[in-house]
Amino acid sequence: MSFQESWQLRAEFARRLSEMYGTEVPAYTTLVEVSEAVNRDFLHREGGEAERLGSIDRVTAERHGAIRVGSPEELSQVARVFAAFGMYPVGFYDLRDAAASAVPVVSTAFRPTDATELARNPFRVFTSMLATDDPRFFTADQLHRLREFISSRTLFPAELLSLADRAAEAGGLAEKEAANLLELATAAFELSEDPVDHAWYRELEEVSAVAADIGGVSSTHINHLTPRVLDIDDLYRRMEDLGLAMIDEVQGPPDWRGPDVLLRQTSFRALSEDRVFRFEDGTVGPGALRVRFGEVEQRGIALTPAGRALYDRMVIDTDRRLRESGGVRTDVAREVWEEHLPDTEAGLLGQGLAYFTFELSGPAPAVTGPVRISDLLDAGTVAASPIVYEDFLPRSAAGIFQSNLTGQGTKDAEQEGTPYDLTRLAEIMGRPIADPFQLYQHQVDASVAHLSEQLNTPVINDTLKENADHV
Ligand code: OOG
Ligand code: NI
Repeated sequence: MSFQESWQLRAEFARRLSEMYGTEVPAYTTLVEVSEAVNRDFLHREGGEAERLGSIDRVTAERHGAIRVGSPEELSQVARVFAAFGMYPVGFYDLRDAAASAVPVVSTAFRPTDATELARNPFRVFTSMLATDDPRFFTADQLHRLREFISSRTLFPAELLSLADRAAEAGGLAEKEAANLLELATAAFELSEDPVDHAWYRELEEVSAVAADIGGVSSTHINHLTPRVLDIDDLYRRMEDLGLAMIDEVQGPPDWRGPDVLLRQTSFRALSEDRVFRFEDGTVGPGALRVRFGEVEQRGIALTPAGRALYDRMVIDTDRRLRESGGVRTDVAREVWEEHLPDTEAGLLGQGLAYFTFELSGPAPAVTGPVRISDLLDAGTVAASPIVYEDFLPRSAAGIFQSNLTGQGTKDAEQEGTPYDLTRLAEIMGRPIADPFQLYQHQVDASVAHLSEQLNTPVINDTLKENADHV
């Protein structure tokens, strides 16, 4: 082993976290085994088509993690750690208003941003920061004590941060340093054995179980690690057959006759785990917490802003119909989808609702003068391949948080919330947060530019019409 490039470090980091989490949460290992069986069977059933949204090797190794930190400083440090693995912040998620329960966090996702890197290993980590300064959740006194508690802990040792900075700058590390980085980075996300201050944890839990999980313990940890499956409905049935109780439904798009888009997720509820507590009378002893769970996901095609706007309207429409006439959410959603969303890839492309790259389907024909993508597609010269969705959905994220909370927590809606947005979070980290739409569009544009080179003539992409008022 010589120089380890950032993608090799990333693949190994994901592998080690998976191994560690498997020892911490044994049900996770079952989930991974069932996921692998589901994917094998799907591949067997569907053949080559099964790999349309990613090679089976990519999908088998694919995981997303979720972690939670307590302050701007901790967020900027974790950004340095992830940069060592070629993972950069993408997208902004505000979960404070997305859930009925109190979820006082704002989030981003760290992931590779270019297609080659994603194909090598797409490891991503949904990362949430506790909004300690949001007066809807915390009193001034709690804010003060939270800040004190959080600023007195060290999540990421100085040696890890300096190794990470070097890896980020050099695009990798030499063998020995790489081993060191991997060990320190993995350990930073291990469940701590430090006693949990019982009174403090319970006080925070009154406000929000998420706040307690972040600000009530002395370190951070992997909250969940999520494998990707090619058929989540099959996975759901197999897990239930094994006696693992899943949450009531699959979050996100329904199972329907058309192409999978965006992201479908489900989880089993948090399991009780042994922890050591320091109790009010000063004694130290065993207790249990229920915060970590198993989640699984199925990924579909990335939607354009117009497609996403349509998706958001369909979610609202589903809610309205459920309120007015009742029914099962997934059935109602399917009905809405079948009314509004094209049920073929060509339909999605034709209406500018989803992202596709374009490739020659055979040897380059002789063409003269500028050509349009739509003409090349009609002539069969060029084929369109869907781009897989690499990000998250705020409503599903909120649902995932919520389904695992013990209590509702408290939120004072009379107060004004602290204004967080993408720009503010980027400032905190001192690095830009990429816009997911721009990343997908960039992939499309790169494929068109490549086509133009191959055909030696200008190629006009006339497929992405803005179509925001489709419904
Ligand atoms: C993160 C919840 C969001 C997802 O897959 O949407 C998430 C958390 O529980 O910390 O992981
Ligand atoms: Ni998740």
